[in-house]
Amino acid sequence: MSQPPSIKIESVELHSIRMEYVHPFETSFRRETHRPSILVRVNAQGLSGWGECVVGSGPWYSAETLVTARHILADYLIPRLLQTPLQSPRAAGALFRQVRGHSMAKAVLENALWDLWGQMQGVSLSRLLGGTRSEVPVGVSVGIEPTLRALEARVAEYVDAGYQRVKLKIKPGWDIAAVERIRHVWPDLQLQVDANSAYTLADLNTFKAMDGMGLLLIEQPLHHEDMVEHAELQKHLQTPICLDESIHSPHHAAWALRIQACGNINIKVGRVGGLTAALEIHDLCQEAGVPVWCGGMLETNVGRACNVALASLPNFSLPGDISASARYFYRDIARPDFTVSAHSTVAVPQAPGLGVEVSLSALRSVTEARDCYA
Ligand code: OSB
Ligand code: MG
Repeated sequence: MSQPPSIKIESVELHSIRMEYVHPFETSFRRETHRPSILVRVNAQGLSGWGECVVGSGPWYSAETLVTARHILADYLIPRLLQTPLQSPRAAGALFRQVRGHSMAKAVLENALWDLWGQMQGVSLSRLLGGTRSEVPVGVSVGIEPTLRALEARVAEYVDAGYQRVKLKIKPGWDIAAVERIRHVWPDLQLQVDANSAYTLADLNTFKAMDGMGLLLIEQPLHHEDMVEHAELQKHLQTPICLDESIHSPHHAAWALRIQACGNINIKVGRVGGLTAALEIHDLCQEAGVPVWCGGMLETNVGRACNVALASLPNFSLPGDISASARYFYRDIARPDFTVSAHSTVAVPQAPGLGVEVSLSALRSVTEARDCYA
């Protein structure tokens, strides 16, 4: 019997980029006008696999930053990858296990391997992962705006574009009134909120007030380490709590399920350390009868293609934070662009691997630094 092909990476490139958003994006922790990121390219046998690192400019959403991700990639992960042929991208987890934490740095390299692997086999990433859908339901994440009037205008723009599910970013002082305003204008809109950890259990009354507003879910209301407190809050609410920042690995997901800290989980590949871990969380939740959905980190088409493939799996039964390319950037670095249909879905790429092609000239125009390791 012939051996299955193995992946022997010949070189790895890191491209540090900075891209301007079409609209500034404000969460409970920060307002941002640009997206910094690291694009990773792995090369082997004349083919290239791409991945997008979802770190922020600073340690606001998670502890990782652009500088820590570069350091961990260059000094620990890439040397291991260049030394060790892998039987499949699933083996990357074991190769990187000795390095603690740094999920986003690990994920970007594993994701690039999946893209390469799909191209080597001539199979789309969705098929490789076990996806069952050719289009996925999506929504749009709407940042905090200067006024309620500006928020309403922004939501109107997205509803007109086809989005049937809207997520509002909230923080103390921008919560009940914002939800009431949007609910009043669009009584049937699928609506959910995301606090990015801005509250404590002392804010129970705020959540009780929002509990009657027909929300699909309340995302990450409390601090990321407050797993037990989320379980306590969930007991008081009918609306499912969704965990985002609290879930960094399949272990965290298993703990959250065991103590009923949430009704669903937002899976972000970067946050959990790669596609293999994301699949594990998907399966754990499916066995527990808990739906999951695919979060976003305002990615370019490279990261989005990965998210869309993941969201094509069966237990991704809530709409993802996967919006049209035009919602994020004026000109993306990869083609083709993603568009949203009139029934709030995005098509799953069918070409081998990620199914998007990086434009090297577009990439160069937003690149601030580039390094190659061989
Ligand atoms: O909490 O889901 C979040 C963006 C940056 C950091 C955290 C979050 C987000 C989003 C963006 O909500 C969703 C998207 O990519 O469209
Ligand atoms: Mg979130």
